[in-house]
Order: sequence, then structure tokens, then C-alpha cells
Amino acid sequence: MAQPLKKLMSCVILDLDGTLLNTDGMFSEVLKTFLVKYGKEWDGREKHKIVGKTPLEEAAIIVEDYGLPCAKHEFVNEVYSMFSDHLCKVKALPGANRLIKHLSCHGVPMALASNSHRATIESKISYQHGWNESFSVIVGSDEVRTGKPSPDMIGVVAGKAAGMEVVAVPSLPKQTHRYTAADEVINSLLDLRPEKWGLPPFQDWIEGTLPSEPWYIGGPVVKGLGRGSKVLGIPTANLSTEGYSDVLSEHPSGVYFGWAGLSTRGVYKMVMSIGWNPYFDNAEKTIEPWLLHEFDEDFYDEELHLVIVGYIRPEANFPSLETLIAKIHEDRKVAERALDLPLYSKYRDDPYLKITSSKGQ
Ligand code: ADP
Ligand code: RBF
Ligand code: MG
Repeated sequence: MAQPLKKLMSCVILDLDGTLLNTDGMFSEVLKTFLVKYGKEWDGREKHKIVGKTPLEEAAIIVEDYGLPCAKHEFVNEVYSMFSDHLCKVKALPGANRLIKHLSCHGVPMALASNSHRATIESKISYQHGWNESFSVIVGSDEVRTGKPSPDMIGVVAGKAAGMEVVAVPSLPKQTHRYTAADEVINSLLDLRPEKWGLPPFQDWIEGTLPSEPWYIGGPVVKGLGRGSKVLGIPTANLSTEGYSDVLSEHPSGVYFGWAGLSTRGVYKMVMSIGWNPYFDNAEKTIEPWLLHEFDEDFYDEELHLVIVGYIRPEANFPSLETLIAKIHEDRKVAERALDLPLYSKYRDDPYLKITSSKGQ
């Protein structure tokens, strides 16, 4: 079937917060510290309410919800000065550096359009190596007559109204439905395919895998929902997500692969899903490695260490159980083949796979 004609893109406008920078995490961090001073505990409840709000609106929500004995403007001033102290700790989101480098290497002009004030944008990106030089234009909300109004999805609507092709990258999970106006909704920047938009393709994919610096998680094998073997014929040795919120926030949900070490048994190839299993729509994020080996028995409670070396694809929903199972078997083949490449096979000897303590590095 003929593909619908897409306009070929020659330049890219990027959003900053939640697209390139993990400022969501910073907001929680700052509020936590702030609320402690008033003897209150930040539980992340308000996060959904304050997305896309102006500072004063945010302040109103928080001051009211927590019954804080301070005026809104005091709250704004104090929280914002804490923000500026935190900016140096803000991390680039997965795939942000890769995208910026890629587009700038290929001479694709990039602009940064953010709902923050120009000065805030500049200080935010000053901590990110090479970013400032990569943008031909930076526009803050104080430089236009009417800044992007809340809610945050207006960014997508505004892009469409300007006749652009828009790719949305929701920063909160399970929010895809809020971005139906976008031409594409992706889970993270790792899933952006520039060639879809007439831009030069990434060249770092190797045999269906995207290599990453290795990352490490481990712990005792816990009980899952009892579905892997029973429903799919695919056992997954679940690990607890407890203690791994930082690592998990640095890596999007999705299908990954690497090496698995079981303390008393050996080291095996492994392919895994991390996330909410859209087909089953789990309420909790799970870490589910499938060890690519036939075992004659269960190994619950045994110490399992993972070295994750690359990414395969985002988690997806499927029209049937059969298509989900087929896809997971395809992931298995991709991982098995890739792990024989020297690039990945060298991590088989990582000492982390053999030690028996229960925390990652
Ligand atoms: P649960 O929902 O409790 O995780 P599963 O049906 O996913 O149950 O089965 C996972 C269990 O099966 C693991 O905890 C492990 O003890 C066992 N198991 C046997 N073979 C494998 C394998 N190749 N990969 C992962 N787990 C396996
Ligand atoms: N579940 C999904 O809903 N969507 C997926 O795309 C998906 N991909 C997976 C890939 C691999 C390699 C593995 C091991 C599991 C995957 N699952 C996925 C998770 C599967 O639903 C889960 O293991 C079972 O629900 C058992 O808990
Ligand atoms: Mg399991």
C-alpha cells in the first residue's frame, strides 16, 4: 500500500522540560526539600495537577493542598531560588544528547522553544555539554507575546497549528491518549526515527539493537503475577524495583538485553521487559528478565544480577496474545544474536555477574 506523503523536514524545534531535560524529577526534589521545612511530606500526588501550570498556579495548588502558612509569592520566590541551585543536577533525558549530536553533526538546524523564561533556559542548558552551541535559535516564554498556555499538550496543538509535523514524547507513563493531535507519540527519544521525517537516520543501531553504556541491577528473584510461564510460556525472573528508582528513571521503559548472573548457577544471555506491560496494563512497573536457558527448576529468592548492555524496542500493546508471544520470541532472537558480537559479549565477564551482594553498582 502506498505510504501517505509526508512533508520532508529540514529543521527541528525542540521543547526542553520533559523532552530533553528531566526537570520533572527536579521539581519533586525541590518540593520535597521545601515541604520538609514546614514539616510536610511531598508524596508526588500533586505532580499531575501542576504539569503545564504557571509558577503562581503551581504555588496556589501546593500552598492550598498542603495548608502551608506562607503567601503564594513567598512560595514562588523560595522554590524558584531553590530551583536555580538544583539546575546543575538536572539530567538529560535518555536519547537527548544522542539526538542533539546527531542533528548538529548532520547540519540540521535546531531551535529550542520552551515555556520557561529565556534566562532560565540558558542556565538550564549551560550545564549540558555542547547544547548551547547546537541551537541556532532559543526562544523563551518572555520573548513572545503569548507564551504557550497550559495545559502542556498545547505544545503539540501549537506545532500542528503552525503546519509542522509533531512528535510527542510524553514524560509521564500511560499518557499517550492525551497526544492524539501529534503525528506520532513515542515513549522516549530512543524511539525517534529521523528518516520517517526526511532527516538523516541514526547510524548507531546494530543488528536491531541500540548499544548503551552497561547498567546494573540485581537482587533476589521475587514472585511476579504468575503469568509469564502460565499465560505466555515465557518465564520471567522478576526483580523488585525497590531501590532502583534512579536507575529506572534514567532508562525508559522498554525491551532490553544483556547478561544475567545467578549466584550458584552461572551466567546466561538475557532479554527483558521493563515497564507496565501495556498488553496487561499493569498498575506497577515490573522488571522481567527472561534467561535464555532451559532450567529444570525454579530459582525464586536466588540472587540474580543483570548487566544491561542495549535497547531493543519500546513496550507495545498487541492485538492478541499470540502476536505478543511472537514478538517476545523475536526479541529473544535479536538478543541471542547480538550478544555474540564482541561489543556485547565482553560484558559476559563483568565481575558484577558473579558477586553475591544484593545492590547494584
Ligand atoms: P512470576 O510471575 O512469579 O515471575 P513466571 O511465570 O514469570 O512467574 O516464572 C518465573 C520463574 O520461573 C522465575 O522466578 C524462575 O524461578 C523460573 N524460571 C525458570 N526458567 C526461567 C528462565 N529461563 N528465565 C526466567 N525465569 C525462569
Ligand atoms: N508485555 C507487553 O505488554 N508488551 C510488550 O511489548 C512486552 N514485551 C516483552 C518483551 C520481553 C523480552 C519479555 C520477556 C516480556 C515482554 N512483555 C511485554 C511482558 C510480558 O507481558 C510479561 O513478561 C508477562 O506479562 C509476565 O508477567
Ligand atoms: Mg515473571
